[in-house]
Amino acid sequence: MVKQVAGYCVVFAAVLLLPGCGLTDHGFLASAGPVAQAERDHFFSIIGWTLIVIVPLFVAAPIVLWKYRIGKKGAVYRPNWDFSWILEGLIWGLPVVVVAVLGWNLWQVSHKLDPYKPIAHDRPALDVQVVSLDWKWLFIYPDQHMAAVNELVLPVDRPIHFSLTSATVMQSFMIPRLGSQIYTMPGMVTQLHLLAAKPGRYGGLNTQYNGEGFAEQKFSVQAVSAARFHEWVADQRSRPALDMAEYRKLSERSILPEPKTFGRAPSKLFERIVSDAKRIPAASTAVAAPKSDHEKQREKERLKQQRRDYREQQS
Ligand SMILES: [Cu+2]
Repeated sequence: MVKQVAGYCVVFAAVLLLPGCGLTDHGFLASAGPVAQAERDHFFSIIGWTLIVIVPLFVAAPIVLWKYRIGKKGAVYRPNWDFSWILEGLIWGLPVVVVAVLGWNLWQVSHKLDPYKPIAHDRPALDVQVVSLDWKWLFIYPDQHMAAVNELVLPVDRPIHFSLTSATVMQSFMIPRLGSQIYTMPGMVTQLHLLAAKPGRYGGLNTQYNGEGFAEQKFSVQAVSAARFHEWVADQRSRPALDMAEYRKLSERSILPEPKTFGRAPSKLFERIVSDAKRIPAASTAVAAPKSDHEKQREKERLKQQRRDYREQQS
């Protein structure tokens, strides 16, 4: 008994410590935009509605155990009692109401937060094209004709329209503090609309396991004022351009120790990546010539080194 209680205490303490894992400062609970805010509101409304069922259950269980304990003196003995309309009504009615309300809310929120649905705003959306690579994220700003890897700079208080694809396996794009995850798939374009409501630095990541470099496939999101965004674009102009040779190098399996920006990007690069993936089946990377043990070993060593560089850069 004592051991059991101690066990429960440890679990309870662990739950209390969970916020230390970053959920409250990196996740949607620390929402920085309307989408994450709506997700957060929905999350708490789900907790509230389910408590209607959970609280009476946890209150009633010990009461029933106490009331019908074997050692109770002078209790009424009713062996023929077997039905109560009030109890049946509560047991069936309450959950039905809760499930109906949860279902209705989920329906509403799902349509309201449809990732393909543009965010109503007086400013036009900024287009950003996203290409997931092994193990990095390429961001193309088609109207600014520039690109960046593992770094996404966004103007604050302006809707962002993401078009996403993958130049490798399926991956999953997510900026938890802005909300809504979306998959990237080769030969296909998915859409996502987000808005950063306040300036700040937010993390983004791939949430779909895709091999050795997965843990390092993160990117930083900087939400800045409109003026600062234009400044940033102008500042990047002096950087080297992204050409096809450089893109091919980027699309190889590797981990980048630090983000990169390119002053220019080929026009229609995104469209070309999508149509190339349609022409060559994505599986072609998997059926490439088998590697010798020596080559495999070298690749492993190379990745290990890249991972070390990445961690060093992060710390
Ligand atoms: Cu799934």
